[in-house]
Amino acid sequence: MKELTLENKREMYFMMRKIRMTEEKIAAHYREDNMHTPIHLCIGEEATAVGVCFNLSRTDKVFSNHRNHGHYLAKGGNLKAMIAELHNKASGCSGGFGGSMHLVANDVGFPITSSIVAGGVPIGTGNALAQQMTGSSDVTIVYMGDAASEEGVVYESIAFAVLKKLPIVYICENNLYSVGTPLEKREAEGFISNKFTGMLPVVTIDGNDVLEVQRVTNEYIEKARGGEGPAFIECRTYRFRDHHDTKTGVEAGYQTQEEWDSWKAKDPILRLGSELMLQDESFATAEKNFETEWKRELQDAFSAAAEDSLPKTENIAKNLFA
Ligand SMILES: Cc1ncc(C[n+]2csc(CCOP(=O)(O)OP(=O)(O)O)c2C)c(N)n1
Ligand SMILES: [Mg+2]
Repeated sequence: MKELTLENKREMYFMMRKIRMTEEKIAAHYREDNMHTPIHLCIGEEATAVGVCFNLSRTDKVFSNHRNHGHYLAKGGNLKAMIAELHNKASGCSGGFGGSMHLVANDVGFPITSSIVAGGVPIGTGNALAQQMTGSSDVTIVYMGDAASEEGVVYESIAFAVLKKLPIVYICENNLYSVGTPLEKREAEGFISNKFTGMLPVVTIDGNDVLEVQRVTNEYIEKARGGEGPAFIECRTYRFRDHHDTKTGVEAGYQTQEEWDSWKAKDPILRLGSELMLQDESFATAEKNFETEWKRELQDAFSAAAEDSLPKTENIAKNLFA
């Protein structure tokens, strides 16, 4: 695999910052009650979105879940369409009918998002079968949480993907919690990876190190693309906010301050940022320019969403498949 250039690292860094700044703005405005949608912030988990999607082409497909803002943006989803969707407006990426858990960007390989825990796993597996049957060279990525990996359909899907050697990589974002229930109350230590070994290649990595995520997932994505079949990558990470609220899990009462602080010290953005600061003289200026520009884009997106109209009732069944 080619060595990453400084430009590649910058690109990943600024994409992580875009996701963080976007979600911080969403959090800051959420209480105004103009977004009639639950929100599941991925603040702290940006490296898994960016490290994986960096390796993909526009036509590769990503299937996400309820915590999808980062995946959507990293895959190239349009910001204005996302913010409008969170405000349930007609120009939203799901026409204003889906809300935060159903972001879609068909033009960049983000075809559908299911809010059913593990719902995207069989759908993505079916997509990989379609890719194989049509002779496409595209791959499928399915993101799932640690709790999603406990659903029976994951085993069924993986067994099928292995049988058919499908071009798919399963990315498990293990943030140690299912809503407020910690992993150690649900599974024996190390179990997430252990339960799938024997079925397919399984790797556990530091999900807060975007360069490690990029490097390892690139290897398995290219293997899948080359016909070698699926893999399962467990990315150990942590969310700095509550399951579906803007406060932290500490404030919500199920995370300890000590645990939160230990993960904050491994913040994926600060880690790559401090590395770039040392390696790249023009980085500080680039960062300032980026901040000004992205703040403006965010402001434009929020203003456009506020001005847009609600979707028309007669369109409610327009995108339903029966
Ligand atoms: C089948 C199903 N069961 C329960 C829920 C309610 N629910 C939504 S998210 C969630 C927890 C998911 O945890 P995890 O998969 O670890 O993802 P995370 O939220 O940590 O990113 C639950 C139980 C649901 N949406 N679907
Ligand atoms: Mg989780």
